Formats: sequence, structure tokens, C-alpha cells
Amino acid sequence: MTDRSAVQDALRAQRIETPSWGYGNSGTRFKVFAQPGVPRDPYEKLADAAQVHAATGAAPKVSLHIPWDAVEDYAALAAHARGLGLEIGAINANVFQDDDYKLGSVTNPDPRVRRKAVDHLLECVDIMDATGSTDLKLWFSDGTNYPGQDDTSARQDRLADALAEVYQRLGDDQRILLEYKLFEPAFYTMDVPDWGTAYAHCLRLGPKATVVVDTGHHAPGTNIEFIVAFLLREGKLGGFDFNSRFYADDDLMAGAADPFQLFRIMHEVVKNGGLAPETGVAFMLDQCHNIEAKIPAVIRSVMNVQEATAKALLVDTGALTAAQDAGDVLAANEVLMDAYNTDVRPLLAEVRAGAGLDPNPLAAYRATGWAEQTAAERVGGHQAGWGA
Ligand code: LRH
Ligand code: MN
Ligand code: MN
Repeated sequence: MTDRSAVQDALRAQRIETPSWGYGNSGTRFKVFAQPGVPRDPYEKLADAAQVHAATGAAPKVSLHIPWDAVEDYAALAAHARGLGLEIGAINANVFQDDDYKLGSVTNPDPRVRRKAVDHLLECVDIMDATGSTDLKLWFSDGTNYPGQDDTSARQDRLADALAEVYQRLGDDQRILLEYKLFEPAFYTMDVPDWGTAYAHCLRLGPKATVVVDTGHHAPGTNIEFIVAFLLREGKLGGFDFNSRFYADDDLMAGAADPFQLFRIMHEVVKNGGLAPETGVAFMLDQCHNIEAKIPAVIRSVMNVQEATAKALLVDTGALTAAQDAGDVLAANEVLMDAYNTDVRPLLAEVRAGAGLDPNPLAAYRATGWAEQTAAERVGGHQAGWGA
């Protein structure tokens, strides 16, 4: 696409969902560094997310993680979100932080533990009903550490049974987003280690089950954009958990480690129609800001996704197809690189100004004084949920 106003329209329409846990204190297993002004409850996390949306105009949805974001009244939480101009996005289930889950959750050899895990997933669907969320994001830490520890295929059977039960419970407008991860916390086998496993389960479940690509969940060197192109072609790409990684599941700011990879991913999204809301591709962040200030880090991440998207939209598709059809390898590559090497910051500044926003979201946020205000008002910040 090279029509400038069409590019601007597409950028204006893109929505990036931010994670509640990105606003809380987090760290590694070595240390959590508490920051001043960090939210003490889900209501305050939403208030912080509203700052990101106010500065960018692009982040009206917030993912919740249950029970990290457990509240008495979920309808009231959703109403609070609406009052802030936000909506509740994906409900992330958590079946990885209970002693019972040492040997797995839905794939645990003990049927009692499996029942408990599935009940939690069903409770998450209740929370979707109460909040208006349409997406149930499932990530399982399940797996084994040693050869022979458990029966690999039996675990797949248990997983399939659990997913089928949850799928049955979904409402018409609700769906499962199934996430995969190569390793960690299990080190020998993960029960959903890769997109192929996730895809096979989703295919068996039906149209309301799709795959989530978390950009931090692959082996080094994996061609993530190929996975994206393939899943989009099959109608099975539910969305992204965007973040950056240098080594493993680092959960750093999206586009910080490898902006070129993010561009290549967004190129496949744009080329294969994944920006259109009808495709249901959710652009979510899944990050933790251990040492940097959280709200500006989320704003920066939103901007990085927008910049990658803008560059992908600038790819001259006519010239690209012509070069590809002619078998002109270098010309085709040049078309992509021309788009990637374009400075899209002025274009995005124009889009923001056109929407009545400050062209510089980070400056806009700083000018609010929110960081100083919350540092003074909020005492005893909330940990994101793990890493202590
Ligand atoms: C697992 C994961 C998954 C969790 C989130 C906190 O590594 O990516 O999405 O829900 O981190
Ligand atoms: Mn994730
Ligand atoms: Mn992860």
C-alpha cells in the first residue's frame, strides 16, 4: 500500500491491547525492584492503562490475568474500565502458580488436579461473560523435566479433553486463544511447545479456537513471520503477545531487541489482510518492565508496534509483486528494505495530530504529571504476580 491517506487510515484504526501485569512490579527470580506509584489493585492498573490510551489513542483494551486481577465484582471492574474509556480485553487464565500444579495443570496425571485446573478455566469464561471480554487466552506451563517422567501422548489426550470442555462452554462471540512456548518452566517437554501443536488442537476444537504467537516463545533463529503467514492463511491466527527477547522469554519492550523482525512480522500481517478487524487478529503486548518506568515503557512499545506497522503499510506491493513475478530477487528485497528504512515518525506524528493527540505520546504523558501524582498517592505497589 503506498496511498498515503489509506496508510494513515489503517494506522488510525489499529488497536494495541496492553497487559494489566505490565503496570505492576515485576522482576526476575533474583529480585523484584519495587517502583514508586505502582498500582495496588486492578482498578489502579486500569487507571494507568488509561494514561497509555490517552497518550497514544491506540490502546483502549486491557488484558487481565486471573487471579492476579481478581476482584469481587467483575461487572463493576468492566464498568470502571468503560468510565475510563477502556474495555476489558483477553482474560488470561493462570494454572501455573499453585502447589497442585507441580506436575501440570490440565495434563496432570491426577484427575483431581485436572478438574481444579479446568474449573479455573471455566471460571475465566464466567469472568468474560461479566466483563464483556471475547478472548480466553490459555497458556499452560505443563510439561515434564525428565525423560520417562510421564506419558507424552497421554498428556496430549488430557489436554485435548480439557480444551474440549472449555470450548463447549464458550458463548457465540467468545473464543480461545491458545498460546505455545518452547520451554520454561518445563525443561524436557512442554505440552504445547510450538505452533504446530497449538494449531492441531485448535483445528480439532473448531472455528472458535485460534493460535496466539508470543514473540518470546521460540527457539533463537525461528522464522516467526513464516508462522504468522501460515496461520493467517489458515484463518487460525488469533493474535500476538508482543515483546522482545534477546535470549529466552525476556518480556522486554516490543520492537526493542529486533525492530526488523517486528517489521517482517507486520509485513506478513499487512500482506495477508490481518489488519482488518474481521480477521480477529489481536495485537496484544505481554511484557514486564523490571527496571524501566512502566507506563512510558508501554507507550514506547505501542509506538514501536505502530512504527513497524507503518513501515509494513509502506511496502510498495505492486512493485514487490512485479519483482517477485519476474524472479528478481534483489529488486524484491529492495522494495522491502526501502519500506523498512523509511523514517515513519513524521507520518505517525501526522496521524496523531489528525486525531487531536500530541504528536509525541511520551512527552504528552510526561506533561500530565501522572507519575509524580501516583508516586505521592499510591503507597505499597502491587507485584505483577511472579518473579519474587
Ligand atoms: C508465559 C506468558 C503467558 C502468561 C504471561 C504472563 O510465559 O507469556 O502469556 O500468561 O506470560
Ligand atoms: Mn504470553
Ligand atoms: Mn511468556
